[in-house]
Amino acid sequence: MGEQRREVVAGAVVREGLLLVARRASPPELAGLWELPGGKAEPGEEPRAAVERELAEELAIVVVGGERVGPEVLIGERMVLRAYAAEWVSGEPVAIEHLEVAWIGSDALDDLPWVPSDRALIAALREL
Ligand code: 9L3
Ligand code: MG
Repeated sequence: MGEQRREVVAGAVVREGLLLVARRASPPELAGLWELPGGKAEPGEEPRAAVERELAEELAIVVVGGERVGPEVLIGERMVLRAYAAEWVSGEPVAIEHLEVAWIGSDALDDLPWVPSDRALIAALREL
């Protein structure tokens, strides 16, 4: 009994000292804001596998999911966001579902117009 929160996974991909970020196209209240790319894990799906799948689907890149990064962030009542470091393996990111993608330096973390949930991850992302 009882509803469990759906896990939303996000990948923190750092390459040559830059972090991969993506600008959301939807829903309207998040459109135009930046996030760590990812999405809902499937029921029973291992979170690092979900990171690998989501980044392949959304950005056409191959990554290997790794360690948790930063705090859990509750998204409303029903979802919890968890970020995972992800090692880039191959592919240049393509904005398949996003408006655009970018690689940013740590100096740009604070000023990026983040989706509200991901702002809680900034301090931990700086350490990567
Ligand atoms: N979300 C927030 N921050 C993120 C990601 C990947 C997702 N870094 C939120 C947006 C949606 C929900 O989680 O409310 C599900 O994400 P998606 O499947 O729409 O990407
Ligand atoms: Mg997504």
